[in-house]
Amino acid sequence: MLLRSLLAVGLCLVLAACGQPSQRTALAANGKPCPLPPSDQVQLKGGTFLMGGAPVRSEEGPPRPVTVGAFEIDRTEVTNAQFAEFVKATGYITLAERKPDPALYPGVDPKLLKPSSLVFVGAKADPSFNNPGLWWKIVDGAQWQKPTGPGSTNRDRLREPVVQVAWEDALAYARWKGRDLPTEAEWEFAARGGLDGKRYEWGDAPSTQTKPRANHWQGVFPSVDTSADGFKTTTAPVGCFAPNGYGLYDMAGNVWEWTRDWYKPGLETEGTDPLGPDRAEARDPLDPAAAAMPKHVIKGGSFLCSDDFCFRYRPAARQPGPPDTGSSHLGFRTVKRLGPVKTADRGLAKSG
Ligand SMILES: [Ca+2]
Repeated sequence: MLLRSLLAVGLCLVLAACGQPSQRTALAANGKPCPLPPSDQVQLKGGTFLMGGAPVRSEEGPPRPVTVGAFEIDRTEVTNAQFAEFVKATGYITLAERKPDPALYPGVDPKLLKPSSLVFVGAKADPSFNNPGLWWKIVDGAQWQKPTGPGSTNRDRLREPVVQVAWEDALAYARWKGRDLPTEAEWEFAARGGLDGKRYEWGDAPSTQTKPRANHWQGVFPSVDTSADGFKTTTAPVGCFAPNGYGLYDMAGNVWEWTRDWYKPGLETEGTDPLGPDRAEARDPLDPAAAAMPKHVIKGGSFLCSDDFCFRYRPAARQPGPPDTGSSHLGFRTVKRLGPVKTADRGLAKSG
């Protein structure tokens, strides 16, 4: 819990996420039932695109041409129902459900190391709204089936993205399916939907109170989420918002998504089928603890991303995700590479 706690502070300082889970709803902002998208994959032939953007945040640029090969990618984020199939078939136990290994947390009283995960509590814990360190809490017993801790359940969220999955959990699911997690370049290529150089996956027009285009935070963060999109500070069923140009849903908002790449600030990815920086290069200047446990890139923003704080439900946006820490707004989707792929010491290989 210790390192997780330290990492949690770092995460909470940079990720905009807040608020209590609200009453579940299956309705989108327009009052109509969310359509059920097919749980298939979309084949992308790959190509050269402009990765990154003129930095809205310093870590996401400068933009550069990058080429990716052909691959398939899940049309939606992996849902609770899909993850439940994996657990039922394999007996897999997620990292948050296991007692942390004291060897990984030297100097920490083993009694403090309990199965736990990161939950956004937001303004509830910080009435002044001025202390981001209080917006997140390590909750004993929080895990994918109890996403906000004991007493919560995902049983009424089967169509919603699974959360509270650590990086290794996401990779284990992908391997079970004969797939992989996307590289950052693959993820961003897919998210842009063929719209090169645009701020959002749908173009340059902003998502507004009157026309929300994704499940993110509308209003003043972290005090007021107007939930103009129909989902107040919580996940939405996958597929409630219009897909991008490639037919992919929720590449903006809903939940952040794991990628394979190691994180370092500033975009240096380039070339063909880039794998990102080496593990030894990974760093998060805002979190000294990351030196002992490098982080992976997460993409896409979440239901906690507001325009006035996070503003990262954009294809170029990127954040560091501590690999040992799931959270209540972080999920994933998988890919399968279709062409020749460079293998590397990072274990990246053609799936299937
Ligand atoms: Ca929302």
